[in-house]
Amino acid sequence: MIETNSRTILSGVQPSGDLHIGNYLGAIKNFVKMQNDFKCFFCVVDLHAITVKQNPELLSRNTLEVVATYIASGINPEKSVIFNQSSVSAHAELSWIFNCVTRMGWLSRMTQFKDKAGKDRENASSGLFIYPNLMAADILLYKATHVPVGNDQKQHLELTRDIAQKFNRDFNCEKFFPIPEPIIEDNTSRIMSLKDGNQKMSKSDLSDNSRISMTDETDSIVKKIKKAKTADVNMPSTMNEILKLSEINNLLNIYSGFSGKEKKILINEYQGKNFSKFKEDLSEILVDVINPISSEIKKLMQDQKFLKRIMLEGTNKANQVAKKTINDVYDIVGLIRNET
Ligand code: AQP
Repeated sequence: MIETNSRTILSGVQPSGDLHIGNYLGAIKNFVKMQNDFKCFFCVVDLHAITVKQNPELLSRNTLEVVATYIASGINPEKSVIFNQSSVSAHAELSWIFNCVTRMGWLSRMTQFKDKAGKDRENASSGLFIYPNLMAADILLYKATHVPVGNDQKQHLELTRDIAQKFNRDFNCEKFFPIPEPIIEDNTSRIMSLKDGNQKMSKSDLSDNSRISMTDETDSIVKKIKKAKTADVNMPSTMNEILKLSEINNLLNIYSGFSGKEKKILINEYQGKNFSKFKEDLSEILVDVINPISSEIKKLMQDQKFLKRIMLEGTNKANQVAKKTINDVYDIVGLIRNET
């Protein structure tokens, strides 16, 4: 029987397109670091992905590619549980129960729904509106104590905490669900588009030049960084000036995230210089880290049997924990589960 312990992590990535350096720096790189200190569940959140229209063939392929990216980036399936959300039916079951716990007002305040639904809210799926309840189910099913996420998910995590508290209070079962803590890295929790320093880097951005994918080839990385927006100035010398120039701040965050060098040190190194040398060096660092991961992703994608086996093993382990929680929840809520 797999045990969750006092320090359990659940996090996930949507198979909604090619993973980019924002997903890597904001999430996956941190997942890798945490494997030694936490019991980790890393999920491919395919049910979240279908809250907006997906091509079914691509969805399956992207699901395998997220698993390949996890492994190629250093997540060890022997240590961490890797699985896809739709294979563990308790996610959907618990999310229904949370649909009945969460208040409409709470969901109405979620900024990601407003951003993703845009002006055509009437036409957005109801799944997109209740998405945070499914995310709360993902986390609480494993009684996760910590959730490493990018800054864009902070509000959803706060909602998860509210749901856990309300459930525990409403059903008089104090401490049944833990109140999970977010783990959000400072500079890399919100990597911005290479074309617009005020827009988040995103898989679904129509422009491929807005992001660097984890499967991009050297030429493409160099070209995209060359084209990345900067400003009509040389590299400023103070953090205050940098913070006013969102595109430059973003490139420095990327540089720092990939090189491990502090931003202060990078500013000292490049201050007063134009951006061509900075961009050359940044491309080199990106290529050094991305190339081996990208080759490994491509190699793993040739062996889909292996990827499916990893997912099956992960699903079995996840199910052991998830079944126990959902059965307890049914009892607490007063639902009779007739099972042979
Ligand atoms: N730009 C980003 N900077 C830092 N972290 C990011 N994350 C996403 N974008 C950035 C983090 O990556 C994890 C997985 O994200 P997701 O796949 O669940 O969905 P998302 O946040 O909606 O990411 P995208 O790329 O913008 O996808 P689409 O375009 O499909 O909506 C999360 O931890 C997220 O915080």
